[in-house]
Amino acid sequence: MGFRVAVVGATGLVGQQVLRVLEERRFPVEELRPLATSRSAGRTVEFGGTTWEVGEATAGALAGVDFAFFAASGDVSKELAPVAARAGAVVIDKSNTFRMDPEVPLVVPEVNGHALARHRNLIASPNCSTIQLVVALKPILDRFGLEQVVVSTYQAVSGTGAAALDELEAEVRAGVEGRVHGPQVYPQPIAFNVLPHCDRFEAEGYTLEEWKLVRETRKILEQPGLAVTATAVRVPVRVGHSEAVWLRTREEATVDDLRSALQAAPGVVVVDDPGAGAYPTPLQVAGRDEVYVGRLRHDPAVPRAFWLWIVADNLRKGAATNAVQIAEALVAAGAPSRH
Ligand code: 2RA
Repeated sequence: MGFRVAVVGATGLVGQQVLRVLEERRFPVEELRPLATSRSAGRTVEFGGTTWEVGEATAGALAGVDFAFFAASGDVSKELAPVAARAGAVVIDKSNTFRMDPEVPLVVPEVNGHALARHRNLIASPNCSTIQLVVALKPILDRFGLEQVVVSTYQAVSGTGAAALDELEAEVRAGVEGRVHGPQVYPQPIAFNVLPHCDRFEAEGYTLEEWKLVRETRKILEQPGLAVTATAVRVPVRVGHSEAVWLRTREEATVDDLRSALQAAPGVVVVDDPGAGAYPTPLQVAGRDEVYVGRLRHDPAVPRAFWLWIVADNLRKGAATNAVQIAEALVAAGAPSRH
């Protein structure tokens, strides 16, 4: 007894992680439908010890599925996610397309799982850099309130996709002279460099990535007036987003209070003993599903202000694992019905 599960974008970095996470967490898949755009259809993926041919993502290919994980481009989600949802599938979409739609729950299960109760077959999974931020902010919000959050991110190139990983590798191997000729993912070399530029530039000099952090954080935490601001930076790291977060609480608190709240929070691991060289790093957390927090300290210049250092695997908790956890939460609540 299980579910008919489609993975749209099955050949991409996130789509392949979805398949790995479904396997690792023994999600009850009775029938798998790996799908992709026509450009990638016909390739194969591994799942459950079997090689599967990837089909083309069409409305017909999605007919009759129970869960449809969308891990492709926003255009694919825009075209096919509503079609699949209307046909009865529970759609869990990792793209930005529907995240700010008031009718669509934007969910991190351990933060706002209650929002799933109002889903109408379409659920958005937040941006990777948002997910790790709200997992760490939630226990602090609940105990001490939040007045202000300032985030600087240090984002891995895998967040941009497989071509970006290739670009980094090429430049590291051959020096920046090895910068690929022809269409390039980044406007400047990413090796031995950092770029204050994730996604496109939008209003008021902020990038879309920075606006996602602001808007999604407010929606997920149900804090529409929360003062949040961000700078999103791309760094020469393969996997794992890091974030330096400065925050002000509403209530008085100590660093130990914050540490206790974080240690008790679901999905959070505190690694915080700088004297012993213990703090989270991308290399340490790659492949794991928790959100790692360290470098806790207060800001002596500002009352009730603190610093955190937050690191998570952007392909797993930042995308694939969060999506599968959403499906698990729905199964635990009894929907959809198994076959
Ligand atoms: C990035 N968060 O890192 C965006 C999309 N994955 O590029």
